[in-house]
Amino acid sequence: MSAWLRSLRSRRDVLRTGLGSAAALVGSVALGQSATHPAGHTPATPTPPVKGGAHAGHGNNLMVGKVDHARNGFDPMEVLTDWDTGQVSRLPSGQVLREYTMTALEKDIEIAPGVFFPAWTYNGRVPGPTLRCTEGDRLRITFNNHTSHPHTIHFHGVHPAEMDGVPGAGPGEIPPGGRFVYEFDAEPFGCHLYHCHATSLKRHIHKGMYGAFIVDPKGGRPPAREFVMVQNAFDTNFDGGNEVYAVNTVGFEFARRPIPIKKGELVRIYLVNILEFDLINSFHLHANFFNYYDTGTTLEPTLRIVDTIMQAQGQRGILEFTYKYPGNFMFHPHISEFTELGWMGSFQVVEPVNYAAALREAGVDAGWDRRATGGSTAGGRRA
Ligand SMILES: [Cu+2]
Repeated sequence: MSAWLRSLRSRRDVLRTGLGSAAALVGSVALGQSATHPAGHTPATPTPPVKGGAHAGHGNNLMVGKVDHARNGFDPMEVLTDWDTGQVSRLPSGQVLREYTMTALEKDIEIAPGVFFPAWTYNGRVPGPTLRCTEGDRLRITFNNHTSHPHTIHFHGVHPAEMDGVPGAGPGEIPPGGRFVYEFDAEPFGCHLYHCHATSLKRHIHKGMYGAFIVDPKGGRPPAREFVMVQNAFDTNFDGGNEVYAVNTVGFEFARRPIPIKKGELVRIYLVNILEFDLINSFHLHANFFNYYDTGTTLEPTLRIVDTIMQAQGQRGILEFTYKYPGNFMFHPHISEFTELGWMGSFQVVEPVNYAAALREAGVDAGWDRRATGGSTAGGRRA
């Protein structure tokens, strides 16, 4: 059977049965290709799709069961706000120095209940840490390769050639056991991306070696509740097409656990598309419109009052919106197939007085709330 036919068949299986039962199909394939799999893991058993759950929608094809975030070592809900601002000091010149450590690790991660993916990661998570800084900061990123394959870190932004993290420039690919220190000044401000650029590029990206790289403008942006969403997907049967789609890795996670926000507050989303194999992804917000800042390199919106944007591979942008009414509002790509294969979630918009209860319902604490509203490295809000 051709790769194209195999791809079509596996994706149809997922569509026909819902992700819950497809987990068993694709999960067993993924496990078969996995070098190691977690002790005590029990493969998912086929289960019928959920009928009319509290947050069901778009055909009630939400997943059955839960992903073990503790075993993964990261939680997509926490990834929304867990900015890594580095170890901060000052150079003799007075310039802010931010030091980060990034370690390449091979790790099986659960991307839907019972579906394990043998990932290549930065710091054991997918996406890797959200690196955050202010324009003009000196960044020093120590990269350790603790895997059996060569890797790099390629940052989008402006920097010398030898810091570009590509084969043939500077140290090129960092070999297994190797180490390199990338160092450059952060510019321009915007919503950027980093990823491994070792060959074959598509393999290193779809295996999970990427993350968001946010450079704040020196004057900051207006106060808002901020989240980072990395649109990603996984080729669980290695046929050159994706079977599970998500933001921040776990399919349907934000459908099962809607993201709490307050009615009337400004929400800002740093949106990154790191899809491999599919040319574009998109973001559609229900019952609302937003302003969009393409690449985030301007302080004025580049699109106003839109409810859907699209991003090609590697594109990023910033969305800003405010909800007028309380309630549960979906977000998803307007590519319906991606929605049905996991990339769908919702915001739980509540009156401010009900916010503490909404945080508890989402399984997050006051620290998550604080990080969401105090994330900027600019303007002295966080040094
Ligand atoms: Cu790599």
